[in-house]
Amino acid sequence: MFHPLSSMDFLPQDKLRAIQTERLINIVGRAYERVELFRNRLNENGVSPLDIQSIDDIAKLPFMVKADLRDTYPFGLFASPMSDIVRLHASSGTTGKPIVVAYTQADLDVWSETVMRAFLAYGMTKGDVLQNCYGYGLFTGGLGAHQGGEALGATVLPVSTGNSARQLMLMKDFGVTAICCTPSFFLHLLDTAGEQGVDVRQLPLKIGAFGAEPWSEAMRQKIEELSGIKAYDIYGLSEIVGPGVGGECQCQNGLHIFEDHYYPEIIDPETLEVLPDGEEGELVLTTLSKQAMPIIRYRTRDITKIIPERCECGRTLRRIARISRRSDDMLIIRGVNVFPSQIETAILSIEGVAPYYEIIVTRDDNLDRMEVKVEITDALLGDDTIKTLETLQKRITAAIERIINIRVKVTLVEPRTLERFDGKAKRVKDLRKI
Ligand code: DLL
Repeated sequence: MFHPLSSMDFLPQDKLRAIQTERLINIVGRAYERVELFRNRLNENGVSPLDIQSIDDIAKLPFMVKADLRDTYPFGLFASPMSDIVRLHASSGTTGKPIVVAYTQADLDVWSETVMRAFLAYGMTKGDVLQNCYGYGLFTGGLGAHQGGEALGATVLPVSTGNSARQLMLMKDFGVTAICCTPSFFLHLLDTAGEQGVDVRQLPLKIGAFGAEPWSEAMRQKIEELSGIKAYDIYGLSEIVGPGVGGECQCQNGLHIFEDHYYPEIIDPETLEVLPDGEEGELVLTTLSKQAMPIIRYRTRDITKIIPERCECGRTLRRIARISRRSDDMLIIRGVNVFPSQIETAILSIEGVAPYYEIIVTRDDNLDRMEVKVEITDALLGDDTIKTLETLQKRITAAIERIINIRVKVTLVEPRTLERFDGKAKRVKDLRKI
């Protein structure tokens, strides 16, 4: 559906490519001049910014990975002085420290614009009442969706996460017409509605923007059947901007990437070769216009493919298939990214535990639950007063919560009871059916 505010979605291909070329040349120049890591890496690879003459030259540039953000923590990748940076967000790193993302005012404007374009593509407009249950704070979901809703002129309710009974009350009383949250949280809200005898199909709610975690076509069908709304996918990641890197349109057949600002490529994660459209591989993204923190050829670890056919909606922006899985071990627990290495860091900081643990993830009542089994040492077993064990369990729980910001169930188990591995340890059992 064409809307004057989404005209960039419908540009002729040659115009789009011209914009991408111009922006790529600018961003590479900016990053080379201002970001040491980028400059060094280009020099090491014998690439000069002058080699970048067209968007196709992007393949000459080296990749960036999450470790680059960790190694330059906190401000090493900034290409703007702090006085021009108006917002910082942060997301999970692989160990104890988060990764940091920075925005100038111009960056925030672009971010709002792309979230707004995603919302417009769902058919949301000024006049919609949008309940935003993504988490507000350092996580990009809350404020990202918030700004996009306001840019659209919708009435935004900044409810943030949790408290489903209160969420339902507001949904009913405020005449909410659109909602954004993780798909699992929406299913949980529907469970709560059922318990309270509320039929969501009778409410004015008609559009959902769901993302921040993987979900399936089966889950979409279930959501749409139970609630009577249209459920749309929204994709993004902090390193690039937050939500709104891509989103579905009313065809519900792949997510359009806002490629005038975020340029997508698919690579083979083993050989690092760029793959042609249509082939599945790892998504690599480049921020074409980001001032504060240009991210160039970032390996997202998300596995998908670019859908080669033009979409029936008329948008010329290419689409990716829904993210099916990741090429690393990152888990998403209630929308929060968790790396097993973070849990390990937490466990190993505590005395009296052996370096053996197992992480079990389940989904009950549409809520993710995580249990961490930890082996205690023989020495501790000799001193097995219940109080000692209870204290240890509490300390481990607190250490994990400090790092991942989620409270998990910690179970202590006897020495040598967890499986040992000859090769690569398989310490995570993800039993969720998505
Ligand atoms: O989850 C940003 C976001 C917020 C997206 C709200 C959509 C809605 P991070 O916390 O950095 O940012 O997590 C990014 O989450 O690399 C994917 O693995 C996963 N992810 C995000 N959206 C989707 C989706 C936000 N629609 C990581 N489907 C990404 C599947 C998703 N996975």
